[in-house]
Amino acid sequence: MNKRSFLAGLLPTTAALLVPLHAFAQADAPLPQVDAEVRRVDVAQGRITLRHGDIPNLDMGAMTMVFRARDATLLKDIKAGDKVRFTARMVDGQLTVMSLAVVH
Ligand SMILES: [Cu+2]
Repeated sequence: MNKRSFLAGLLPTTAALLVPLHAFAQADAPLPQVDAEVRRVDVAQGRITLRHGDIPNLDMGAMTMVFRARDATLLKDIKAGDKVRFTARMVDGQLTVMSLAVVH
């Protein structure tokens, strides 16, 4: 095999590698920040009820619903009535709050 045909043989392999890398970059892209008002917090269950605005990455319009928290410690200083900004994604089939901060 000469050098040219060796390199040509590598090209399809390289292209195949780029697809998963690209998919990984997409999954790692920053999640959109969403405004919400806290309706209920259940630290013991790691759940929070939010009246939220549009969540573009989940194709979800504004509504009130329960989310699982990625980590219950996200909820420790949060109370009903707080205005928050959060990110969410589907994790193991459950809508999950990934980050959450009170908006002052
Ligand atoms: Cu919703």
